[in-house]
Amino acid sequence: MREITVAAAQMGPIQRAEGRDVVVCRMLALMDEAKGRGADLIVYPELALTTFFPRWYVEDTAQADAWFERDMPNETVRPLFDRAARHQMAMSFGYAELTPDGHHFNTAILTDGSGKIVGKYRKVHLPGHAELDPRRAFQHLEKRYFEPGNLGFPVWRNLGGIFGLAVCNDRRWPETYRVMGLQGVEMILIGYNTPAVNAEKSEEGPEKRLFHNRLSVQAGAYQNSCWVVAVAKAGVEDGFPLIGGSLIVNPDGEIVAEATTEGDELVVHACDLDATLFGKKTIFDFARHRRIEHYGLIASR
Ligand code: ING
Repeated sequence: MREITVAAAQMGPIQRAEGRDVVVCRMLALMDEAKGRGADLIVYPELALTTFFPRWYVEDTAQADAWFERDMPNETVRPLFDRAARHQMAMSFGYAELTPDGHHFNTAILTDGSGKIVGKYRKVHLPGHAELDPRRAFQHLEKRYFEPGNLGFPVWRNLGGIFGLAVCNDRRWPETYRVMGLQGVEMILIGYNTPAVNAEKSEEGPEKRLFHNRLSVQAGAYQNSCWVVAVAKAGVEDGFPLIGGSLIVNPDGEIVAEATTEGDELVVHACDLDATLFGKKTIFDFARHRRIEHYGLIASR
């Protein structure tokens, strides 16, 4: 039994005018509540420090750099790292990363129980578009503000298990889970900011978005016999609704815990990493069952 008590820290909306200091205070409150509920790990959403700014078109992208972090940790998030170390709690959160040599990524990090960063991931699957699209009900300019991730899909040993990270749209792509599954991943942490309506198909509303959220995460967990923790930034940001639905899925693909609100909400579950072993040794024993001589198209087209 290798039990990790996980707190999925769903966050409500962050308005464009809201400062990072206010956001960090909300994150600290969630972390203290998580400590009170015995959490070993807290998972925050994608782009947890700012509003989902890819909805805003900015002609000169240098002006968008205000939404990016140049160093990690930095003085804005230092209180989070200090509190996590005091609580001996590992944490994961997403942020917009601006590297010293000028590259922009939609990034997530993972720390160990002492507040040390042990893993970093840069979002590979960027949805949306790069130029202003007036036909859309709202913009989704991730291809304008970010470059595709250049770190692949790594996994890291942490908290006695094997952990991986992904960001938002990545969770819709089976390749994301399988590349980590082939590295023995036991728990994948995913933050997301998902518009509640489809900008190109207005009849597709939150129910369908929540269905696809569950479907993608449950499939990824089951087909790779691993835990998946998916955490929303939810609610209405400057008039634009995002879905909630943060959830924890077990290696059998079952939802064991799910958010019920669209605000700051902790979803806690004790996850036994040994529950991944049966699937990895039987139905999803990749070495025994996969036939890679037939899979070439997946990585060649
Ligand atoms: N958001 C959305 C997501 O993948 C999206 C974008 C929604 C794409 C629905 C396709 C369908 O959850 C981010 N940030 O990727």
